[in-house]
Amino acid sequence: MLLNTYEPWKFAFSAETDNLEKNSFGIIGVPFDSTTSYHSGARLGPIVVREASFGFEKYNTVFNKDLTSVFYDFGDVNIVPGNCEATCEIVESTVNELLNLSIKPIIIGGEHSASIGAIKAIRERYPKLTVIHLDAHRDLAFEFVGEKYSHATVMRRAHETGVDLVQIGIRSASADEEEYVNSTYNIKTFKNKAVHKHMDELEYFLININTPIYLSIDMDVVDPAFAPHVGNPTPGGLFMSEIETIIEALSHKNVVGLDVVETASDRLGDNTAVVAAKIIYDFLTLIE
Ligand SMILES: [Mn+2]
Repeated sequence: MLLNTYEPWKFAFSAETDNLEKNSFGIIGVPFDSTTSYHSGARLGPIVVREASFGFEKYNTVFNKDLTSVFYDFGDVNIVPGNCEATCEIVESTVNELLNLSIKPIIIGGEHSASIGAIKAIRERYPKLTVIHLDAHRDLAFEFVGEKYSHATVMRRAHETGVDLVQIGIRSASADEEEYVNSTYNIKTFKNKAVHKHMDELEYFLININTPIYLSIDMDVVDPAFAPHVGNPTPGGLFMSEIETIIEALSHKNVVGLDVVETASDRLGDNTAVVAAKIIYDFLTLIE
């Protein structure tokens, strides 16, 4: 890169990749949306989110803090169109490569199934791991239309690896999924109304987590008034200020990975992409 050029295909403020620092973050995109059941287009999410990342200042006014953390953008993984399980395996091995370099992954989706590989790789390294999952949906189906690997089963596959699960912003689930939650001891739920009405209880819960944390954010957790271009838009979602409060609470914790998935748009300047980019930018500002 020359002094007066920039790379719009890399996340804004990302560092050059020739000298990799340990304990940094590494962005990878997963341009995959083959199991999408409603609004497709998440395969272009990584492109539009990166493009939207250039809309922010290095100084984050919301938190009165400069974005000083070192992070890299390693581009997109080679997905296998039409094959979710194979794509998940490639994501898992790519995240393993990052972890071998002591770099924590940030994944831009792509459909939510991208999280499966990342969580499996991270789970291998941490005997105790809490997955904090922001989503309108539980994604706890054992199978979805006969498929074990799908955007709708991702948290079931994650939970099967033995992680504790915290689901925030939930407002859509099947009776089977509710029964599964009730039959387990380590899935904690804060439905959307609980977040709106009792944010202090959620903050208290988050700051008392004492395991490493993987944070998975489906963009449909945000109200579709602000982030309409997702795979399964669901009314009654969170506001940006609530997401900011959640990330701020987690800034005191050991967060070892992040994904921001399901942005489904093919338009530069897309509002869902802007919100997704802002979430990643806030995360990088607060969590080092
Ligand atoms: Mn969802």
